[in-house]
This record gives sequence, structure tokens and C-alpha cells, in this order.
Amino acid sequence: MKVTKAEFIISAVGPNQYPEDALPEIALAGRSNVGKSSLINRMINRKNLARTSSTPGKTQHLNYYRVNDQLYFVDVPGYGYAKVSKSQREVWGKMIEKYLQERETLKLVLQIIDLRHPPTKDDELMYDWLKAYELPVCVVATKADKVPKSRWQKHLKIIKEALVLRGGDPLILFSSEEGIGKDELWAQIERYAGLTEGTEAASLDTSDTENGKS
Ligand SMILES: Nc1nc2c(ncn2[C@@H]2O[C@H](COP(=O)(O)OP(=O)(O)O)[C@@H](O)[C@H]2O)c(=O)[nH]1
Ligand SMILES: [Mg+2]
Repeated sequence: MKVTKAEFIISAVGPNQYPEDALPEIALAGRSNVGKSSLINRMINRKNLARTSSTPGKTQHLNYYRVNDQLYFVDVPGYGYAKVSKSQREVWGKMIEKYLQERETLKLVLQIIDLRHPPTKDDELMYDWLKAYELPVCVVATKADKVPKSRWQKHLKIIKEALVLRGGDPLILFSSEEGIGKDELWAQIERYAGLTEGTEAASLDTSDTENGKS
């Protein structure tokens, strides 16, 4: 996708603040500091529209960014940050759970993992949780620039096995620093958001064509 317009829309504290224009939503989930905001900035070619912060765990809101008037990135507060109090974590859990379970315009969750390290217990729980809701997940292994190229495949395999990646969920190598994986990730996002002819749409077209014998 060629991004020509990207805007911050709202930092929403609850459903009554979520946008009502029914554009497809792509949510980002991942530990605090894993690189969610940086990934959004890279995808939309902006240095600092999604704030990258060195004080993780601060945001308790869903941050909505609208891209090309076609879709939203929804930056979900990071999980697994030890310094967040238990009561705060419960508020987080309830809000996110409700969003993930009930948001009809949510088309895909990007679960962001740090390529350098094996997934944490929180990463594994999050993936299982998303799958329990039958949500399509695209796992994005970021900070690839920090891992020697010769070890990329090995690290990807560890992530794949630890999460028990299933249901055809893609796994994409990424770097916000260098732009690695950007085109591949856009292709997946467009496919799940229904913005291009993905494989399903393409195969439907084929059968139509065959029936029409053109
Ligand atoms: N080298 C490198 N650093 C990254 C990358 N993505 C994020 N970072 C750094 O990781 C830190 C946390 O990033 P941020 O996007 O704020 O994480 P968030 O808390 O998940 O939104 C920042 O210092 C970023 O500059 C990446 O792909 N490569
Ligand atoms: Mg952030």
C-alpha cells in the first residue's frame, strides 16, 4: 500500500469512543517496549506519529491511527509490564478482552514479538488467547536488525514452535529500523482487511471465470 495520508484519530478509553465509520481495524498486540509504535511509524512512513516511548506501560488507551481513509491501526497497550499494578492490569485485561471479543471491524491482530529472544510466557498466553477468540493473527518478529542475518531462520523457528503457530497464521520478519518486511506485512494487512484480492478472493474469481468460460 502506498500511504498518502495517516492521522492520529483518538486515544480511546472505551467503546463509546471507538470510530464509527466501520473501516477495517488492524490491532497491534505485544509486550511494552517490543516496538509496536515504531512498527506503525515505519508502516506509514512517519517518524513519530505513533509515539515511541521509553517509559513503557504508560498507555491504558487504544490509540487509533487512520491510514489513507481505508483502515485503522489500533495500538493496544502493551502487556507483561511488571511495574503496572495488579488493578491496572485487570482494567487492561477487561478493556482489551472486550475489544478483541466484540469489535466486529477488527480484521487482524499483529502480534509483535522480539526476534532476539524466545517468546515470553506472556507472548504465548496472548497468542493462545487470540486463537481462543478465533482471531486471525499475523506474528511479526521485529528488531531483525539486531540479529545477524545468518540466525534469522533459527530465531523464527524458535518463535514458531514456542507459540505453536496455527491456522495458517503468517510469521513475518521485520525491522522498524531498516524497513525489512514492510512490503510483506502490508500485503498481509491488505489481504485480511479485504483491500486487495487475496488468495480466497482470487480463487473465487477463478471459479466464476471457469463457469463463465471466459
Ligand atoms: N534496533 C531496533 N530498535 C527498535 C525497533 N523497533 C523498536 N525499537 C526500539 O525499541 C524501543 C521501544 O519501541 P516502541 O515502538 O516505543 O515500543 P512499544 O512500547 O511496543 O510501542 C524504542 O527505543 C525503539 O527505538 C527495531 O526494529 N529495531
Ligand atoms: Mg508504544
